[in-house]
Amino acid sequence: MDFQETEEQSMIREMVRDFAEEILAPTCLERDREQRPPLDEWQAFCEYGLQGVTIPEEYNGNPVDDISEAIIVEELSRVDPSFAVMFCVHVGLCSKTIALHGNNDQKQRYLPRLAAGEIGAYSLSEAGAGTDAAALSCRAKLSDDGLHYILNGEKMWVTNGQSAGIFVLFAKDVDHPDYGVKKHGGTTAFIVESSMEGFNVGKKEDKLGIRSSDTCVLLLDNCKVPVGNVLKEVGKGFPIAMNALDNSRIGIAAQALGIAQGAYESALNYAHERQAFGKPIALHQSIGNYLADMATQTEAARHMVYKAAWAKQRHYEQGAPRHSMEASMAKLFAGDTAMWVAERAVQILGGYGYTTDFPVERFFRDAKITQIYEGTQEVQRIVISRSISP
Ligand code: COS
Repeated sequence: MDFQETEEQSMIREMVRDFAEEILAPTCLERDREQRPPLDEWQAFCEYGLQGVTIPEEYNGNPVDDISEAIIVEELSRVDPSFAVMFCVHVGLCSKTIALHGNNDQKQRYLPRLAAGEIGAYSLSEAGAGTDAAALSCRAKLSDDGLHYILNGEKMWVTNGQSAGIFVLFAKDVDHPDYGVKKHGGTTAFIVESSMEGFNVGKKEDKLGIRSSDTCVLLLDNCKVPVGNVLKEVGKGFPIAMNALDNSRIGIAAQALGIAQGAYESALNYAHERQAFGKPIALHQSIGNYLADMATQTEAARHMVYKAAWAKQRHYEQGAPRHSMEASMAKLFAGDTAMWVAERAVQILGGYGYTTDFPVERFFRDAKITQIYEGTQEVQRIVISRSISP
């Protein structure tokens, strides 16, 4: 067992850290206030080629190992968790899902566009189908001429909803033999473009945290999707959705890790500068103990995130068993760690931590989402408990 980063992983970490500190840090607070998506910053990021890390080279991608992908998310989140989730959804839920499940024609049509920086998104959740993903009410029906599926319904909580051009989107084919028989019967994964007839972006959510990431409702009003845009087969979409979530839960766990790291570092620096009772507050035992626990929890989360990324890579490269359990464990632990560390960081900064003058206030708000999206902590426990049953 080797806990040392490879040279390539260290190089990627350094490159992304520089990008985050030079390009994201100066604008992240203002974007958070204005709820403005980081579109200019995304353009700058695409010059590094990292938007194509889950896309094979033959489709103009720039693949890296799965631990490196987690390191990218961690470093982005250490400064700007909103940018990190934009990246996660683009490379994980959208690009990787098409790379894994698309046919040659779909990969040729969509992966080079995603590798060039056109933003990708993923749309599963609905008002009545969040945790219970199989309860989708969005419907798909083959057109009379057999050339299109006509989609109707409303999707919710779509990250990159306003900015993306390419979506992996799930709806149920009402004529599929399993529809109404199995709970997830008829669920189909479609590649949908924002330019398609009947595709509309609805309300943008006004959120507590990750406010610079755009989260929208999508309205499908007789949306015409070519039959050639069905991923795999009609009715085979639910396992695709679940597989995509197994992958992206590691991304969210890495996001939580980066939030914990960012909040911890802010508190550590502050505690060594701020004096009280004649010495830096870090040297008072109660604050020193907080910092020790924050460092330990964050390091434990780091190991779980990298272990899950390693299990994911083994699953795809060597046919090892699915990484569902490792992904959910990492997300469960890292999400709780982010929330706990960010809360301690606010506490250490006292009144200053409660203001926007220091980033811990934003980390505290941003941390909460890591316990909610890509499945709540309760969902992770369902996945874990099913995996550990004898
Ligand atoms: N990978 C591949 N296939 C999977 C899978 C996985 N990780 N998990 C389940 N499946 C398959 C099962 O094998 C089963 O296939 P068959 O019908 O062929 O037997 C099918 O999917 C249904 O599985 P299951 O019965 O476990 O589904 P449930 O409805 O019980 O799902 C949970 C339960 C809670 C795990 C699921 O609904 C879930 O993950 N919900 C949260 C969704 C989420 O995270 N949403 C937020 C973000 S997306 S915008």
